[in-house]
Amino acid sequence: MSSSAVWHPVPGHQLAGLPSEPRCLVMGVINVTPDSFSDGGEWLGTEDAIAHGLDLAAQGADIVDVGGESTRPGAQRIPAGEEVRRVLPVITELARAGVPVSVDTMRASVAELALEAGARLVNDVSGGLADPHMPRLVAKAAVPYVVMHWRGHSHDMNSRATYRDVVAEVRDELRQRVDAVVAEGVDPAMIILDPGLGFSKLNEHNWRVLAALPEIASLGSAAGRSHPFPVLVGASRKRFLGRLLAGPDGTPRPFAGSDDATVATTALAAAAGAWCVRVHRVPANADAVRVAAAWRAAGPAGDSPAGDSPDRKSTDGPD
Ligand code: PMM
Repeated sequence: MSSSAVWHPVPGHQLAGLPSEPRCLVMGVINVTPDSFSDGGEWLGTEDAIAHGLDLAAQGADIVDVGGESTRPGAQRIPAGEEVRRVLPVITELARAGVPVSVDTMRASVAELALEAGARLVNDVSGGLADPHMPRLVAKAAVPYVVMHWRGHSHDMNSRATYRDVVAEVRDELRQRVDAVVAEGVDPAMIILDPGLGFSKLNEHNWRVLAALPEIASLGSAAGRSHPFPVLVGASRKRFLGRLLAGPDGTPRPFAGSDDATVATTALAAAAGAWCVRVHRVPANADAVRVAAAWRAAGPAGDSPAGDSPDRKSTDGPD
């Protein structure tokens, strides 16, 4: 399927236990870590992390993603006990407050405790490769599962950024992961795909994959589904945005300086049919997904209405 082919609308896709809107969803990020590249150290304190999660939800995050292990290039792994200590109280409190929470973990043991504490989605950046127990746990819990494209742990992931055709290879490797987790009992209807921006990918790889989201999603029909898979896009504050926005001397823009570029990628990904965007700053991205929904609703493919129908006569003067 070419990226210009008509893609069935994915916004509004219903996944058990998660919100469904006639637009791309917004997932706000909390990294309860000292060293994540985007917000490391900001939310390491439990109380700060909980308050931030509540803020993200109040600002319009449909889901709040809580992670306790940094995946920045070069990062070393931390013990499971430390990961649990960081995320569990945060997940417990946010879930108690009614916030739809996702847990960002590669470990089945951490995911299990997070689900018991009220998390509704497992976001596994390794797509089940890091911990062979993960797919079975997710299958048993019957929760939505993010399967991300991943080639290895952060300490040496950049050495794996070699591709002949990045779109075809990401698609094929995701298909293998889908087949593997389905063979372990995961319901295909619970799977969300993620191209894994910044994970074993150089600048040009990230852009190629972003421009080919429909091809990634269309894996669904190949995997025996009648519809494309929902796709999650995590471009927020990634290095490839900082490099795009480098100053005249070539110095990449610092992470927080790429928030506006993140909003631009959100609008484009949502207009292309992404199911959800994972972002650090919610308000402008929450606006961008609404713009994209109106854009899609007005187009020939005509998504279900997002706000006013484009055909509706205005009663309050020129819009
Ligand atoms: N990126 C990071 C962490 N978790 N999860 C998903 N599904 N997709 C991503 O792209 C992703 C992720 C690393 O970024 P961060 O340090 O800003 O959280």
